[in-house]
Amino acid sequence: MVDIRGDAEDPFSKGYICPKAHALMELQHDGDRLQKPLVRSDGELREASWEEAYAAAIAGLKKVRDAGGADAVGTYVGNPVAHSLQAMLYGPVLQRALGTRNRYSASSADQLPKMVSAALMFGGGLTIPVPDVDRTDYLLVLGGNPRVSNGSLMTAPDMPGRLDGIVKRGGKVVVLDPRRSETAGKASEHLFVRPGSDAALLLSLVHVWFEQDRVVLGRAEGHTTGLKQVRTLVQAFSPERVSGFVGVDAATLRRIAGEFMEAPRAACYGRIGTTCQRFGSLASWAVDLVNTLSGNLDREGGAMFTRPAANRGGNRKPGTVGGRGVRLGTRKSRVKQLPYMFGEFPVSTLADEILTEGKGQIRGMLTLAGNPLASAPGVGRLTEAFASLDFMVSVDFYLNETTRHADVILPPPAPLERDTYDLALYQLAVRNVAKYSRPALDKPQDQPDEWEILATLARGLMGMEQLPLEQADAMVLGQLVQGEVGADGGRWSGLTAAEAQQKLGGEPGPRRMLDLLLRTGPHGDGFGRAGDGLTLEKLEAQPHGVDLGPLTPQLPDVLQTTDGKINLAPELLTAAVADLEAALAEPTPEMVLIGRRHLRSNNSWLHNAPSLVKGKMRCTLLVNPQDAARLALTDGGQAQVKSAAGSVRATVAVSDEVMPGVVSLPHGWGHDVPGMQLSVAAQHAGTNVNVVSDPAFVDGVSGNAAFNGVPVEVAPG
Ligand SMILES: Nc1nc2c(c(=O)[nH]1)N[C@H]1C(S)=C(S)[C@@H](COP(=O)(O)OP(=O)(O)OC[C@H]3O[C@@H](n4cnc5c(=O)[nH]c(N)nc54)[C@H](O)[C@@H]3O)O[C@H]1N2
Ligand SMILES: Nc1nc2c(c(=O)[nH]1)N[C@H]1C(S)=C(S)[C@@H](COP(=O)(O)OP(=O)(O)OC[C@H]3O[C@@H](n4cnc5c(=O)[nH]c(N)nc54)[C@H](O)[C@@H]3O)O[C@H]1N2
Ligand SMILES: [Mo]
Repeated sequence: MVDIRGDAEDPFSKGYICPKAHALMELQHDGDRLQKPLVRSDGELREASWEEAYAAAIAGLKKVRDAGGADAVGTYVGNPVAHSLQAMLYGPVLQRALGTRNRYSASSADQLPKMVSAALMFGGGLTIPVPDVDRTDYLLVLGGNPRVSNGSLMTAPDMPGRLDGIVKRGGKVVVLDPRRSETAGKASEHLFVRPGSDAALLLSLVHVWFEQDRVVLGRAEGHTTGLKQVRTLVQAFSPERVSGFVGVDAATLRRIAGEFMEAPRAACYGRIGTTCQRFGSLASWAVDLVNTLSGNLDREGGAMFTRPAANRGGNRKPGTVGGRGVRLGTRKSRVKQLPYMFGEFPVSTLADEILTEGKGQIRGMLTLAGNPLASAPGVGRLTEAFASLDFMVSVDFYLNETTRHADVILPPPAPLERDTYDLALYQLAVRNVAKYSRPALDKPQDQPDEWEILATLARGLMGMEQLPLEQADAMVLGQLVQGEVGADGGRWSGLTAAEAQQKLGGEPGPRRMLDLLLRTGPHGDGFGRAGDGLTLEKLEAQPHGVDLGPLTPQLPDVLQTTDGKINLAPELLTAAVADLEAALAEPTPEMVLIGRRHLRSNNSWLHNAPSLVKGKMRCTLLVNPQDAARLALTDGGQAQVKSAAGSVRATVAVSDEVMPGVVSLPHGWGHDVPGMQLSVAAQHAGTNVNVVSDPAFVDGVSGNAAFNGVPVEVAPG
């Protein structure tokens, strides 16, 4: 390997890559990266053979299960799974084999509220409208910093170029954020807004449109229910009434309402700042109310639905009206009564479920590509919880804040040693595209693929160690084929599960699963029924990727609500509006904490790459000059940040980038705990903000972590 460069012939990226892609080279050569399994004996983690490690992992998990039942084993699945074809397809297989209801993931520290609003409004957790950035004239951004994060729930390379494109076309980018972020700094307009106020702000725009009788449904006309109820609900949210809570004067809110409505094509987009906050689900809902009630849903240049080439459930027959919908929160967590949604409990309550005795208590954990002891709220108590476990297995290639507690660590291949198809992120791309990449490098000889690790664990937990892995995999494929092809062949007339399985061939692993999803999907060949359609083979023959065109209108086919309509006023959400209204009258906390991201970080796990940590320490507490003067904080000095959950010391950076009354500290730092093997990161330790993030401070509807708007006390020290 000599260099990593963008691929100028890739129709989607056109050669754009980010600094983290460069760092894959350092990741590949990182001497701290685990390449052999570790097994704990006499209290120490030691290198072991794969055979020993599998046996120890399976025996240990079984022991926990035998003693406490299936729910005694908890699972935590982290963010990188979303980028791993193998883990996406085989993670669920392992979960089924474990059979536990105690599932957790980074979703509830991220986009869960958006999944809730999308499921309730449109019928699917990932039926999330994506701003059509390349054709819009007006982009309203709340709580996202795509110039740094490169956009999220809005997949596209070169987000900076695409944002600049809007302005170059004569359009506008307006950013509402408590911090003048990199995106805000280069936008047409930036307004400071109080953390946690987005739902109220957005409902006030809708209020203005109803008041002026300007509501238009556009392509959603005839496909909605609940419009009258929305009209009634937003009456309480006039710009004049929400202005103090939001921190923006009423005239400006009215101007924004007018501009958005008058723009030929407009899209409203909300991200982490709108989901990881107290009113995350309401804000996520309000984003799509704004899109829908201004006539911008499902129209070019508005907020549109992607039509991905490969997708579970992508073989729906066109013209099908409605679907099964999604049932949310029918079960509650044992200790804090938080809702079970999309098959998991919120990570904010994981420590409670480990530390609280009784039936259903978690005594063992399996983590897959996750670092909750850096990334989840309430890290202090969560660390205590992990230290108390009877047994723990991690599938991960770093010995870090979380995996140091494991009894067995099973390292997957490095990113360049595996094949790639972005199954998850293509579902939310701003164009329909598909690209499959073979591994760039060979993996070491005895290194199993990640799917083999997961499938081997699953097989062992089901007590089928004797079954050859190929046979176990054929069973897994069989289930997937049944689910995707169904009894009626879906969109492909005459297609049967038997035909599909036979044509997929005998090579075990994720490739034939991807082939299934591609071939049955909307751009597929239907196993020969559409001659020019996609197959994995055809995709492999085009290593730069294929462009399947801009987003196209998808209503009403995309709707999977039971009645086939967009539900504008789902009860779970409308019932929570009273809490939001009550909050308008609450006194403003003196100081609240928000997060931020940097171009050269990726959550908690890339700080061992020298090129990503060199230069000035980025883990600083941003404080507005007014607050700094009032609190006697100095630039470069130390501050103590304290919440109900804990306190940390951080280095102060005085800046008018943050609004008064708000401090900002990035997450993913604090690499100074013992027992890790991260030699570079340890020299750039920083502060773990999630010691301060309060696990009791959550989005009321979903239980998602509210990292933003946490009330804190800040003092010199
Ligand atoms: N370089 C880099 N890229 C990444 C990541 C990374 O760590 N580094 N992480 C990836 C992941 S996992 C994700 S989920 C995405 C996240 O993508 P983004 O959401 O774009 O990322 P953030 O930079 O966290 O942006 C959140 C913004 O919300 C603002 N904010 C905080 N509270 C509020 C509020 O109450 N209201 C409003 N309106 N704004 C608020 C913050 O000031 C910040 O500017 O990024 C992905 N991309
Ligand atoms: N305060 C605050 N906290 C936050 C956020 C915030 O904005 N503010 N953002 C939240 C968000 S959006 C997210 S997504 C979460 C992320 O939370 P997590 O997903 O729990 O944490 P990461 O830091 O992404 O850690 C990923 C882990 O996966 C491992 N890994 C990397 N690639 C692979 C792979 O291919 N296979 C396997 N098996 N392992 C791999 C890494 O070594 C690391 O241990 O953090 C959340 N935490
Ligand atoms: Mo995330």
